[in-house]
Amino acid sequence: MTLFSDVAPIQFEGPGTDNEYAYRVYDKNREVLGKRMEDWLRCAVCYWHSFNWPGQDIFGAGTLPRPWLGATITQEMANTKLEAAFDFFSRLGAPYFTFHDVDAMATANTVKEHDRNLKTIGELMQKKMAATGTKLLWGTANLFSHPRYAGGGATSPDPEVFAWAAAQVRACLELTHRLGGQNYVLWGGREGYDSLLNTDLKRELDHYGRFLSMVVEHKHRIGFKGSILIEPKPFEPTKHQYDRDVAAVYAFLQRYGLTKEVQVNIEVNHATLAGLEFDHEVTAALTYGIFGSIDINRGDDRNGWDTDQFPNNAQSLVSAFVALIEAGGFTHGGFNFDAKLRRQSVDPADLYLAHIGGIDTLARALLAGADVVNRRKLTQLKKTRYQGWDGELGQRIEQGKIDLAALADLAGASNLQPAPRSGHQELAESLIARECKY
Ligand code: XUL
Ligand code: CO
Repeated sequence: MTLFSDVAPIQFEGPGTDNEYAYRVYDKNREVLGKRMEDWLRCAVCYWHSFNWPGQDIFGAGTLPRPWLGATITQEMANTKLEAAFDFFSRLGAPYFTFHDVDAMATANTVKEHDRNLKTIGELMQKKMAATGTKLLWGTANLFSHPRYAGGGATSPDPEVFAWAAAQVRACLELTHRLGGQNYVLWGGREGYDSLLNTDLKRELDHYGRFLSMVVEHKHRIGFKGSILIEPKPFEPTKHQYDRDVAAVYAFLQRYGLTKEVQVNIEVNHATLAGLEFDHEVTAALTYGIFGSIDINRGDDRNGWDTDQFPNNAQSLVSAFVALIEAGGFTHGGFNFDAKLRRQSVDPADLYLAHIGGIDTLARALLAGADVVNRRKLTQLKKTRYQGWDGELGQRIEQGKIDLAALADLAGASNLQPAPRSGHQELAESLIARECKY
């Protein structure tokens, strides 16, 4: 028996059910465009917000019952947490989970103790995974909570902190590999600055590039076949984070020769905080060839911080799903619920209700996105809009067969008078809205 044992395993019961502990839309075996729903969505529960966060915020203490938490986590507390987490994963029926090293292990004060404690919990985790069938979407090292990381991990002004970060990442990457993890994530929480007045920007960027190259090299050395992912975020906790959005990450990867080695884990609310739309970030990553995985938690439109809420608006996700479906779906990635309960959601059952609602929301967006793709109207609208580029003039320009002067001469000689043509944006928006019926 654990804190989460009171709820029976969650089943698909369909839209007509009155049972809140059931999926209304998420039917894992339902075929959508030739693939099972579960394989499209590849949902993951995160260890940190769900089991390692008691609900404290900057104004108040924890509110959620998490009896295995305390200032220092003993091995026994870590084991109880593991038991509860895997009980929850298997009752929810999510195929994957994600974790930071320190979420799962007993507190450690030295590098050696860290390695030992991570190994201990890793062995237990491996047994639990085998017993429940839950798989690992990604592992990551926490290089931001401990006071030593106040100035960053890879971008710390102190090389001894860089070395600590290397030790944590090596241990967690190797554990992720042992556990069959699909990806390894680096969220650069404090890889940024609070003030440029005391920051050597070039040196910090070069250190971050060096660190990432070391991680990639180690991945190949140990034979890890998963993807290395950077999770962009513009700020919070730092004033400016170096991996602020997908485009900034791509420029960074280009500068350090890593575009073929590293992809991105896009978080919905990190896009919002960067002043961008989620579908922009997904489309940019697909266009640059660095799309990896998604943290599907959302923010709140009216405030500027990371509220990490469960998704509940399928329509807002459909255009990103269209892009994802057209790209063929995830390869290594999935949808991770990097989401927090609200502080008043104190019943253990609330964790189920939150995830059930979130997973059903993804299922709704998937079905609507598949309908949009199937009807081909949006594809046709886009194709028609650009059709001039398939003609002679467009092809000469695209293929570099005409230079600036020749093109200017041609424009004058032919007296070009391009007529304004509708972009049909309202129609495009309606094509999405009308499919949101699930
Ligand atoms: C923080 C965030 C992290 C990463 C993993 O905003 O999203 O939880 O997902 O370190
Ligand atoms: Co995240």
